[in-house]
Amino acid sequence: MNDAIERVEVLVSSPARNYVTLRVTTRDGLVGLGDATVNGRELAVAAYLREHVAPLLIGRDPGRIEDTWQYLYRGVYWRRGPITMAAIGAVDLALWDILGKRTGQPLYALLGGRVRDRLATYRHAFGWDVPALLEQVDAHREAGFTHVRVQSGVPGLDTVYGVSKDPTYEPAAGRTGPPEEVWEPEGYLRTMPEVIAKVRAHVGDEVGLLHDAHHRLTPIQAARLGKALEDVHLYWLEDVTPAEDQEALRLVRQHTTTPLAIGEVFNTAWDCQYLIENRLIDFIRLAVVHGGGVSHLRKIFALAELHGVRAAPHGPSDVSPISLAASIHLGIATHNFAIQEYMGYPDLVHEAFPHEWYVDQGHLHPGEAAGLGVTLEDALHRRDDYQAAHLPVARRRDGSMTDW
Ligand code: CS2
Ligand code: MG
Repeated sequence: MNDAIERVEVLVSSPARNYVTLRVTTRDGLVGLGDATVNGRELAVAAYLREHVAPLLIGRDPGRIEDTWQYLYRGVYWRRGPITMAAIGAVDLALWDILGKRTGQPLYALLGGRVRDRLATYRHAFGWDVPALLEQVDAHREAGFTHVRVQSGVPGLDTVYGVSKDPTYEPAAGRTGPPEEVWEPEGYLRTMPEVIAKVRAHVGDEVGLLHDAHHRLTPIQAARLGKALEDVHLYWLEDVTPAEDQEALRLVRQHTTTPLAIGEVFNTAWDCQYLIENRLIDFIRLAVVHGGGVSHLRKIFALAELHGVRAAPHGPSDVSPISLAASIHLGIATHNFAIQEYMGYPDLVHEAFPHEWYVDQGHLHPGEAAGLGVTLEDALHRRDDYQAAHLPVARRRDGSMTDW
């Protein structure tokens, strides 16, 4: 078979931040790229791919995308989980990329074609105080963005999720171990509704405002926050409670009409099924790579469509521009797609992954290149630049561990 898979490479690199990239090459020279990054656990996915997956791909027909997905999923007794699913996701993206190049079609065309012209996206705004936050909100609005995620400092807390001096924040920063943060909910619960009300008063009614609680609240605290935020009409309130306790969202739902979003830490349709079928959420948020790639994510989105839940993939800077490309193509071709998170990247990341997708007037566009439309600048993908790094951990004031 002249078009069989001949070479599978796993690249670990750090062009400004850590990424794992899969490169699949066919005998006749087509190249497909996949993102396999799991922030802070990069080498686990790299080893999974290199040791356990790459040898199985050599000689396979790259056109059998669904069969390969099923082979890597069902063919492993120890299935699911972030590492396995990111590895499968990376292979899936690379094979779709190859199919696009073989047929000369952009990925979105292979997925059924456009159902919209451009994707709404939201940017992150954060500030230790309201004036600093509003400055960032204004900058995003001036650049044409219609939706903004707002995070602010909390009196009494020295560190707060989503608020940083570093615009490329949330690389896993701890080099020797996870930085430790202190988290107490009470000040946060008092402060956030006041802060977001001020942002709403400043921007008027037309701007979509979002907020991320990063899995930190108890169900009743989350219900209180949702209720306190009703008057500001959030676009969504994200990750209010730890995502594995799905029944918690029923309690939250009983108390508030604030729309709920969750899912960035889910990996499969089975993680989402209960929440979607019971209509306990409004938006489902897996990143393409973390949810087993385009092949699996579109099934999740189809399930969501049946239940009035909309798709809004995770798009932090810790998934690479390859994953974001796949997400944009999927969004352009998916009817119940709502919005794409776009945290943005340091310049060097754009240089390391030259891409056809682009932002124009606050919206994302996939571009028209065949496949995913991303290439690699090899010189910027050096293994030696990689240094292991850790996301922070959090403790309550009494010293006990809590969710970061
Ligand atoms: C976040 C992420 O984008 C988001 O909504 O919750 O920034 C998340 O903290 C990181 O992806 C963790 O690596
Ligand atoms: Mg989040």
